[in-house]
Amino acid sequence: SPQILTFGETMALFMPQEHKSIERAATLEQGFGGAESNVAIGLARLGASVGWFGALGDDPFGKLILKTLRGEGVDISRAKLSSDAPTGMMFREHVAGRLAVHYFRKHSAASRMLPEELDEDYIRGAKLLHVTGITAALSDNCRKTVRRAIDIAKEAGVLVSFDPNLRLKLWTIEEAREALLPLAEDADYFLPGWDELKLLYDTDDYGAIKGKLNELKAISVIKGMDDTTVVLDNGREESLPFYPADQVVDTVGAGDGFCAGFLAGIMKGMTPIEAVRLASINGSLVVQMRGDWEALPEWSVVEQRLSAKAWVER
Ligand code: KDG
Repeated sequence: SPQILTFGETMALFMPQEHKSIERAATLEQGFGGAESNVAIGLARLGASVGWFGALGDDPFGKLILKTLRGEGVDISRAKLSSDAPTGMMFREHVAGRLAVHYFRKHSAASRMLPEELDEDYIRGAKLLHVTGITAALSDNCRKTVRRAIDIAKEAGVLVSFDPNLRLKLWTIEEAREALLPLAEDADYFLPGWDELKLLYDTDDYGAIKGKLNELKAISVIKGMDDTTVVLDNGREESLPFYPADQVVDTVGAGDGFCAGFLAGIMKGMTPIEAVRLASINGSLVVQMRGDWEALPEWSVVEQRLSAKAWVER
């Protein structure tokens, strides 16, 4: 098996050009995205051995997604094209300066994922399994599949990383808390955003949230507290400011890029805070281009920036 595995839903993505609204746009640009496949592409570009699996429709979108992932060097040997249900779709536009997302994914192929379809040996053979809360939000079956995949990983001593990726268009905050907090308890690396933590723990009080996170066995990596990342590791706290971005064009995918950088660093034997440095460079590059994963860098680019000492050290 590849060293790192991840799975979830990847969707066809349509966006108007420039910052037009969908109602006014004559043409839409086609792409695709999905938190887990974004992470997988990011990892592959950094030279990591990575596999992504999930169900897509046996339609042009599913085919395009698989071909692109394969071309990026992601192992897709356990991904499938299903003839019973379509590839999910999402549309994005700017409405009054704010990004709006419209999902068409309710009965998608991915939402029908089943725990018994997991290839257990494939998971057992990996070093790390990365999951996100989006997959758990898709359906009851998907939630059970995430649960089962984590159980298989834990029994086999495979590390688990977990990004809650809270999407309140998919479920209520109460449902999300109930499903996601137990997953955080099972993770070795917990990678939430600060805004997500406030919602998940229902408080703005950093001290209270830190108390909760210190109860977890996971190393927690909190993204985006005043443009800083905080690492909580067994009561120890370290922080690092975000790597500066020259221009911000499209912030979607920044968290996934960050995640890919962090996991690549961990797999290379870096300490968590060193891995955060790599993660932050990765995240800053993603936001400078349209799309979720297109601007993810290759290792040589990141390596150069890692060794340039200009950026704040603490
Ligand atoms: O993290 C970026 C994702 O939100 C995007 O790629 C789409 O997976 C997606 C989702 O469910 O929103």
